[in-house]
Amino acid sequence: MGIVNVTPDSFSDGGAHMDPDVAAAAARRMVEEGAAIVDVGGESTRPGSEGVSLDEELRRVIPVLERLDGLPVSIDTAKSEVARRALALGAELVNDVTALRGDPELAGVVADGSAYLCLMHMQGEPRTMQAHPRYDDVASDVAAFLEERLSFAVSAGIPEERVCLDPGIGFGKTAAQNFELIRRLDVLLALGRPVLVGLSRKSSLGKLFDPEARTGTLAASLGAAVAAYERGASIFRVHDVREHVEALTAAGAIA
Ligand code: HH2
Repeated sequence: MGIVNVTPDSFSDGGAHMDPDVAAAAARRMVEEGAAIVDVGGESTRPGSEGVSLDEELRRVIPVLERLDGLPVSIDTAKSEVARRALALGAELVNDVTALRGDPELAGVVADGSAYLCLMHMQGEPRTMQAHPRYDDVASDVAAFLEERLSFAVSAGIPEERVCLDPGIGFGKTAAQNFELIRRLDVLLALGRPVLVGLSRKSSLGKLFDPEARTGTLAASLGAAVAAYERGASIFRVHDVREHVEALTAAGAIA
């Protein structure tokens, strides 16, 4: 899954794709490089971020989606109206970092649109989530949350076969908790759904080398993706598609 953030403030590629033609070209290149899907988002969820209005989010993503006709697209949104418009423009998957807790109408939009859905774990909200992340046991707590959200999605009419689960790397977690979640990915895989991981360029990877780092390097991202792959992750949300395709293809050939 290639990342196309149409935002001025995303933590690693903020501002890079504000022009819809540039964003669409980046998305097309990612598919050529081997992305199975491109994830278009108009709202940054980096730690400390405040969120954007519906109008602003639509203004950012609709012109990009209009240019991606025929490409496999995922919409990274928690807003039902953004999802509705994106699905009408051909998006296939709704990637909701609130796991259907943000907008009461989103589940119905996903169900009615026969869309795929990614349910992600987050403790707290982006503005404050990194302040005091707390878990009894991070892997079991995240698994229990995702199990409950999966049941909710199914009860709202979304077939279980259309849902993937995501531990939400960096969303209300310390670096150690992020790494433990990947190390113990089997606890999430036991829920029976494909697991998506978003490790790409995240600060936990940068902090291995510099405690003040706000992003991780490409090399660290590749190492982490391979480690997650070996533990059973099957969808990788990444900025650098070609490099991840190469690294994961090599890991797959050996596995
Ligand atoms: N991470 C980000 C955004 N959306 N969605 C899923 N399912 N999993 C993730 O780990 C995830 C996500 C944050 O990364 P990015 O989009 O690069 O930055 P920002 O939120 O600042 O736009």
